[in-house]
Parts: sequence; C-alpha cells; structure tokens
Amino acid sequence: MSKITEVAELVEKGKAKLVGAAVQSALDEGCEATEILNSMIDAMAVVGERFKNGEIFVPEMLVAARAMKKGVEVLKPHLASGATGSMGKLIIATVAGDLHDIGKNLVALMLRNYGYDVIDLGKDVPVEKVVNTAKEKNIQLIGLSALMTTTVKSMEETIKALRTSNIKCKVFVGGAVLTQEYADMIGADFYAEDAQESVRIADKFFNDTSK
Ligand code: B1M
Repeated sequence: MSKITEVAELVEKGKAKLVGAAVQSALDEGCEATEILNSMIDAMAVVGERFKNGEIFVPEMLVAARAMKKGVEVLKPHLASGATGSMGKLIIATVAGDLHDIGKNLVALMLRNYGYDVIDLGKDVPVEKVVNTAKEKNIQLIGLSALMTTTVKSMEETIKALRTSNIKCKVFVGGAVLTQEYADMIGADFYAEDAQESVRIADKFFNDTSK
C-alpha cells in the first residue's frame, strides 16, 4: 500500500493517533504536501458518502474529522508559501448553525500561508458577529463557509445583513454543498471551490485598485 493510500485509510477509519506518523512518513518518502492533503480531503468525501448511505453514523464522522485535523497539523509547515508581511486583512467564518470547520480551517491556513491577516471567527457564527467585526475592524473581504443545505440559508442571511449595514465589502463563499450557481443566487460576490481558489480570490481582490 502506498503511503498516501495509508494516510487516506487512517483518516477514513478515524485513527487519529496513527495519522500524524503516517503523514510524516509520506513526507519523508518525498510525497508532496498538497498530494497528501488532497488524499485526506478525498477520504472525508468517502466518509460523507458512507454516512449518507447509512453505513456509518455521526461518531464515526467525528473520529474521521479528528484524524484529519491531526494529519493537517503535521502538514501545516509543509504547506507554507514563504510569503511575509501582510497582504491584506479579511474575516472568515462558518455560518450560524453549522459546526463543520475543517474546510474553513484549511482556507484560513492557506490564506495565512500566503501572507494574509485572517480574523477567523470560528464556527456557528451569528450574523451580527460577522457584521459587527467587519464594521469595527473595517474589513473589506469576508469569506463564509457552509457545509449543509440548511445552513446555506444562514449564509444568505449573513450576506443580506452585510449589504443592509452598508458595509463596503465583498463576500466569497465555499463549502461542500455550494456551487457557483448557489453563490450567485444568495448574492455572494465570489465562489471558491477550494482553499487554493480562496487565495486566488484574495490576491485578485487586494490587487484590484478599482474596488
Ligand atoms: Co457532517 N455533514 N453533519 N459532520 N459532514 C456533511 C457536510 C454531509 C454532506 C454528509 C452527508 O450526508 N453526505 C451532510 C450534509 C448534507 C446536506 O446538507 N446536503 C452532513 C450532516 C447531515 C451532518 C449532521 C446534520 C449529522 C447529524 O447530526 N445527523 C451534523 C450537523 C452538525 C451541524 O453543523 N450543526 C453533522 C456533523 C458532523 C461532524 C461534527 C461529525 C463532523 C464535522 C467536524 C468538524 O468539521 N469539526 C462532520 C463531517 C466530518 C462531515 C463530512 C463527512 C466531511 C466534512 C469535511 O470536513 N470535509 C461531510 C461530508 C462531505 O463533505 N462530503 C459532512 C473535508 C473538508 C476539507 O472539505 O469542508 O468541503 P470541505 O472544504 C473544502 C471545500 O468545500 C472548500 O475548501 C475545502 C477544500 O479545500 N471550502 C471553502 C469549504 N469552506 C470554504 C470556505 C471558503 C472557500 C472554500 O471561503 C470562505
């Protein structure tokens, strides 16, 4: 079995204590950090499918999530871009009612690696907290994550509240259930399919002098 497959299997099985060593071993063998990360993301998709099919339940999803977090901890320094200084300040949050934060944490990690100053408001974040923080800190770019069909509604409410508060900001959104079409429907400015796309959005936003 390849080291990458081993990492993915350990995540799927939720073997948190073994994942770190397996990730390190894959790195030592010369595997790319992004390749290892993608294998863990794919493993979580498998876990999601099994949950959907009734083969596993919430506790199994939870242990898989813990295992992925352990793996990401070991990968962190290897995903660094080497960027220094602040490229711009932004907020990111998982919207109200949604406790999924692995994707959002990856987005924060990537943006920080690329030199952005990220205010991470966490998960299950009330609309008012996003609005008030954007106002207080004068933030012009906000990233929202939602993993469930039901919480896309909270995302829409957050965007509406930002618009009605007259805060001059752009909003990008991401998460497993989102698509470009959904993002347009709820009034987001940009859709990010993955963490790397968030970096591209931030790069474009902060370099665009006409905003
Ligand atoms: Co839940 N869960 N979960 N879950 N969970 C999903 C999302 C689900 C799709 C599983 C399924 O049925 N197939 C399903 C939602 C169905 C739907 O609405 N369509 C679901 C459900 C139903 C639930 C519960 C309701 C289950 C229950 O209690 N009966 C419950 C809800 C809790 C709540 O939020 N109120 C629940 C709970 C949980 C756990 C707590 C056990 C755990 C989360 C732990 C944690 O995050 N700390 C969990 C997990 C692990 C999952 C799955 C299996 C994996 C999610 C994940 O971390 N993926 C998930 C299945 C799936 O997604 N296919 C599932 C890895 C991560 C890297 O991917 O977050 O998609 P993702 O992020 C990607 C992109 O989407 C993007 O970038 C990342 C990659 O680079 N991205 C962004 C994400 N956010 C972004 C933000 C951006 C930009 C890009 O800009 C701001």
